Amino acid sequence: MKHTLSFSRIVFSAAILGVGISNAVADDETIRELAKERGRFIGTILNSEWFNDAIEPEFEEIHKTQFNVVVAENEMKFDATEPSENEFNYTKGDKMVEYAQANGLRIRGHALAWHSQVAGWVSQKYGGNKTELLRVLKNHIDSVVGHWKGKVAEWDVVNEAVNDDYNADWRSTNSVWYEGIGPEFLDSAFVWAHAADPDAELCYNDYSLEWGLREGSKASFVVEQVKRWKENGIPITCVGTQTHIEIAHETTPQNVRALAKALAELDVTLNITELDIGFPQGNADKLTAADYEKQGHIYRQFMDVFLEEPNMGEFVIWGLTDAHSWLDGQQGKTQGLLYDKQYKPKPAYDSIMVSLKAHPASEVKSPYPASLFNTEAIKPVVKSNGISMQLAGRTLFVAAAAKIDLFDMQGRPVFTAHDVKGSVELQGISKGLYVVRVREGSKTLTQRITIK
Ligand code: 9MR
Repeated sequence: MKHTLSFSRIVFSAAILGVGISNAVADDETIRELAKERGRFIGTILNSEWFNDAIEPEFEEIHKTQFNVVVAENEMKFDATEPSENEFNYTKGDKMVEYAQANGLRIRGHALAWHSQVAGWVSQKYGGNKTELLRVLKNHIDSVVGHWKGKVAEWDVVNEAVNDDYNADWRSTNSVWYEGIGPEFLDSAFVWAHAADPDAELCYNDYSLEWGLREGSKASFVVEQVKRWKENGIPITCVGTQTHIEIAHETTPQNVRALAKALAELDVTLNITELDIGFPQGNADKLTAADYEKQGHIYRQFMDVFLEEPNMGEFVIWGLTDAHSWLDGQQGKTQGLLYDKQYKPKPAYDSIMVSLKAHPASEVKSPYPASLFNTEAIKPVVKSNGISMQLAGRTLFVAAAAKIDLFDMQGRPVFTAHDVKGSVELQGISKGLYVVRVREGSKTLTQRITIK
């Protein structure tokens, strides 16, 4: 079994073999490549604190070679994006979007309407005031989804709105949205998100959905709501099962299978959105090889289910390395991820690789169009005069204020934009080959591009 080499090992072996680092990486087999061949996304989170050399160099190398979907751990949440009323801050999120686009990663947006991590001003100024809260939530969704329109492929529109009772119902306490607006905040959130980006996939996301479909369970309650939403034209396309579990929870993969099948009946995708399989923290010093094998076995079962159910699309793990995980700080659990604290792949990584290989691409169905997987890592084009451009999907990035002209292959102008600062969307243009010209003052860059 090949593994991704740690960054230092890559440099070392590349030096010995006399090959470039990129060759060493490209020759290695990755779970990203295997998932992509199967029309699926495998991913993990990213946290903006991990830029600027604030994390070990291995992190980025593994992150961008092993995964093809990414979620912002905190940067797209309400308190991060709208810390003061109607004053939006996208700096950290934008940085992550640029990173994702430069490395060909799909972006899951997390999360629009959630009772937690809401900026304090919302309840201080408008707690209990239905009219004002509807206005605030709509404005938030319009602005955030609108800002990342065409870049964030999928949103957790509503997160964790169901309570933890044995007989599940809406979470009615400690939720500024539910207490002030009532359950219609969920329906409205989906409608507003769809209006702001009609092409984005829109999910309901929650935890404990892996506990099965018994009567009164959270999963059953969610399936009932999805049915109601579909019958009423509410634009939901996916459910996310967070799946933060423990090593003892051996039946959960098959419960996720049952949930996928129930949602398939409603023409809705099921994504695993925050998987980790932790050990109780008290056992941290006593873990044996057999414990890690068992953890790998459960990871493998989840991957088997994921590949065998045609309406599953994304398999996202809530962290990359046990060196940086929310489990230790907040959950009394530990070591739930694919890489250990030294960035060595654990048996969990091998198990996922084995599962992918045991399910040949020809037998795995994808819920997505094949065109989604044609995007390779997109490298910026930089000319010697310093002018640069980068195309990601239909977004054209340029370094400074520039005039953009697009011509078809017969040289006819099809698009022009003046004073572009940062990026421009090439919307309304058919797929095909074009020539783009970027002009900054007297400097120009001309490049052939493909619009997919
Ligand atoms: O991993 C996130 C952690 O950094 C934050 O402190 C925490 C605050 O609520 O949120 C964590 O992410 C949560 C996610 O947004 C929703 N599902 C549960 C995740 C783990 O708590």
